[in-house]
Amino acid sequence: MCGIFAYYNSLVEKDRKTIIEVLLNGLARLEYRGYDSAGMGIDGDKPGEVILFKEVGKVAQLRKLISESKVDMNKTFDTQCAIAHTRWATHGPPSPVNCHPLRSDAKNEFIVVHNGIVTNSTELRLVLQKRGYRFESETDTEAVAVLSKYVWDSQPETHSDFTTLVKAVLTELEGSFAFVFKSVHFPNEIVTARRGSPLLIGVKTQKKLKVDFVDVEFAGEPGEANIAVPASDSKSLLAVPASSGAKVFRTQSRAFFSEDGVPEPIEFYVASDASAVIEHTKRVLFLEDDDIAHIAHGELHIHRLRRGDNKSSTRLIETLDLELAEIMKGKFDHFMQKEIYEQPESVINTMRGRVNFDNHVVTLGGLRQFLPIIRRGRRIVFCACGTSYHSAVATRAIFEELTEIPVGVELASDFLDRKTPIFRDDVCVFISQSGETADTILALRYCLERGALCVGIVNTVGSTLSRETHCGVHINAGPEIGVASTKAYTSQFIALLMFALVLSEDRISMGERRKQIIDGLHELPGQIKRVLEGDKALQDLARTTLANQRSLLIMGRGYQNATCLEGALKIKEISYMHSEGILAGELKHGPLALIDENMPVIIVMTRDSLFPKVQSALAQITARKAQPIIICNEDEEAFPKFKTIRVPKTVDCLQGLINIVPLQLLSYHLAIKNGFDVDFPRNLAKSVTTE
Ligand code: UD2
Ligand code: GLU
Ligand code: MG
Repeated sequence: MCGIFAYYNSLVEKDRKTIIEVLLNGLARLEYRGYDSAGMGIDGDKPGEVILFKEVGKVAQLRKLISESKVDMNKTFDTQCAIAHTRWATHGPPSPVNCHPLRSDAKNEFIVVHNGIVTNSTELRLVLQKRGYRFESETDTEAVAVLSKYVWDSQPETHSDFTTLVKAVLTELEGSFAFVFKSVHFPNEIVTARRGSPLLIGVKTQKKLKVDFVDVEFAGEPGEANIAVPASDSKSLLAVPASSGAKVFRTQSRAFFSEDGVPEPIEFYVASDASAVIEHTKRVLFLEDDDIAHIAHGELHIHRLRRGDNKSSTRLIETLDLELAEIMKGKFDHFMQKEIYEQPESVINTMRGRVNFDNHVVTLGGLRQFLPIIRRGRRIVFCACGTSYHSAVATRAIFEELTEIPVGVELASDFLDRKTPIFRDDVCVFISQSGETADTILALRYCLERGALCVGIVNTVGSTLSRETHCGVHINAGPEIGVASTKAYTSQFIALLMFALVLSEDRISMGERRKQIIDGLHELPGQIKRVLEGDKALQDLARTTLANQRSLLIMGRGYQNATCLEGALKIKEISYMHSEGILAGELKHGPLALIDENMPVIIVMTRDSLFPKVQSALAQITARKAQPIIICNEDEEAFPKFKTIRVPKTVDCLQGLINIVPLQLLSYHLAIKNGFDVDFPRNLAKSVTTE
């Protein structure tokens, strides 16, 4: 999920010190994305030698490690390539060996940096181990490095062309990724490829380029560097080594064609994010999914993984006219906004490799062994703070329905204050984005001492909570930078749902319900996208009806209680406006006294079995002249007289995943309207590591 940076120079002499400096600066530019370790692979002193530097922690620590090493900083290179990475661990905790680049073997024959997740890495690893290949890390990425060597060892026809070899590797991979490959067998060449994770290439030359595009070389055309590409329907390469001989045709790409035919000095920068490239060159080319870019002999060639797709036949070399700060946030003004908009993808990442939508099976590798113990537990206690606590409130009902185990939901600080009795047959679930929330960690240690089984639901691999729990689920939402949690909430919600689905997999009476939920999860990313398309209306609401209000009440019940609590928290924490989530059933017991024609109210009325009861709450507040804004389904006809926020309909227990999105957007716009710093709200920190 994190940062890739690679540097290639041809006919431009650079000493090693400068090359390392370029890489370290590139990585430093990617730091804002969040990461836990950093590394690089550079050419050694002798041909066929690659040196790796890998260190846990900040880029500054990697810099220190390198400065303490004995490499000759003055050695110069006329042409070379080097690759670097900041890692945000998804597979195996942060450690020097899990750091990228990952290598194929002790001789560093193939090294790889990777963003994203290879979901079939466990299977690949097993197959490769059976064939005698050894692994040293816990990462998914290492399977890709080792597979590269396997292809090299078993398919001599790939020896003539690096792209052919990488194509053979890529056709075996599932998941989402961006890669850069480097190999001692192909000195001064790099191959880079993407599927679902961004990559771009910056180009720097003294002279103007001949044309501002690069031709895509489709399989089978002249200029295609090989013909040994397994078509998508061909048998797995691991089963039957492909046997066609390779032909090598090379064309010169037009962009890099020199007037006099003499090769020109050129530099290429490969990065996952333009912020790392912009200080070197403004001319960049964005790769598309399934593009494979090959940089060698001072040229860039772009190939396609599969033949016959209808992609455009050129990639433009664009001139970026952006400030650094603009690039970092992409098309967004703030990280919070970017993260709200990332949710259609982050929810997929949480389910990736875990939910099988075809056969309706959910697998959580981290819990598998512990399921019998959890099922035997007397009760389940969710324990968390803030937004994480709301994800527990949101899923408690469906957890109880599916598992028939009583579920308690606790705020970590209060739980500790009360010195709650906890026993050996309790299952305690701790939820935290960072995995470093102090109150939650203290509650965990309290439960560990009392012998309960402790489960973590955490975004950050290698965090204290992830390490100290007996087992758990990483939510894989990617780094969250905005202080107000948004995508972590929806991913925690889904992780807890998957947990309940797994626990109830052997309950036949729940079969239909489980199927309905899993089908609902399948539709979810598209539905969140639809809500995001309504952003403009929410912005208007923040600028008109809700502008200059001092307070906002958010009401609902059942599954939507959590939506109200979480929506109100978002509004409080970034727009500094008083806001309260109110359980509609509690209205008569106090909050109704607040209602008059001046009190702004949002009421959540998406249809579920509790709809009639929420209707009576609506009647109670409108009788007091309130003019509520109603969150309701797209096709709802019951509220012709009210302002509405319309959202797609889904299964009752998933509706909260959709309903929270407009409230996230609304809180964002309220804060912007008031001129507040959304990403750094006053008095708050991203990870609350103090009690
Ligand atoms: C795991 C591996 C992944 C890959 C995959 C193959 C990691 C981080 N994930 O993903 O590399 O091999 O299996 O199927 O290496 N855990 C806790 N506390 C927490 C969260 C997780 O103890 O708060 C444990 C969990 O029980 C498991 C490990 O950490 O042993 C990894 O958890 P996961 O959710 O990443 O597991 P999974 O199967 O999705
Ligand atoms: N899945 C890889 C790992 O855990 C790459 C993670 C990243 O994107 O940084 O090592
Ligand atoms: Mg653990």
